[in-house]
Amino acid sequence: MPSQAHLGLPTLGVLAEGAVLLRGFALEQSEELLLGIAAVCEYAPFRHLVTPGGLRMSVAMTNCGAVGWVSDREGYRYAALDPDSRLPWPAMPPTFTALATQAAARAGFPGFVPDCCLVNRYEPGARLTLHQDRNERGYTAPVVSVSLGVPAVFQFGGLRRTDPTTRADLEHGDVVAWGGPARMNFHGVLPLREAEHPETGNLRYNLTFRLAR
Ligand code: MD3
Ligand code: FE
Repeated sequence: MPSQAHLGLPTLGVLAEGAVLLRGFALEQSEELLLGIAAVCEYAPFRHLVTPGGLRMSVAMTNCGAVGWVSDREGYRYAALDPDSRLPWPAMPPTFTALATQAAARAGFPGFVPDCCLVNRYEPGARLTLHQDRNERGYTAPVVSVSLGVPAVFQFGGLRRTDPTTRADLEHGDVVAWGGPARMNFHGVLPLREAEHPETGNLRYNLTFRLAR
């Protein structure tokens, strides 16, 4: 029997050591999560950040939680204030925190309580080139990511940019937890294909939960 789908349970797959894919883990909560995103971006609108090299990112971003990930000509960092409004980021909706904690536990990382949720919004063609997440204070906590809307091709490699990469489709409701030896792996997202999703139109959203501080 190749999967647990016949039992009505989300499947658990291991993409790499420390990288656990929970297919459909967030499916039942997708509408609530999308409402949460709408509430967050009313207060802290999506924006296209600029990289330290001066390039406009194709992925639009916002944050909720105690700190948010930002980028500008000065570099990448976590900041307690939204640089656009100079106000604190909106609080993380309780459903977001609960989902991240439950998914991490299911993936083998008990006791994960994130302080930051980066919200990425992809329009057709938007992509994230291979990178490492290395702006957090420590790397013992996992990163939990939730995909919503149009599916994307996710690319992940090893600890060096030039290591060979593999690909996985991340679909609406999928959750991935990255911890242990996979925490520093290079990863990225290929340009989003033009497609329609009943709940998001031609967009993809990704929530990334982290313990940044
Ligand atoms: C592997 N986001 O925001 S989620 C990011 O789909 C980011 O928007 C992608 O990479 C997205 O930094 C990918 C999957 C993911 C997230 C964090 C990771 C994979 C990871 C951290 C370490 C290793
Ligand atoms: Fe990343």
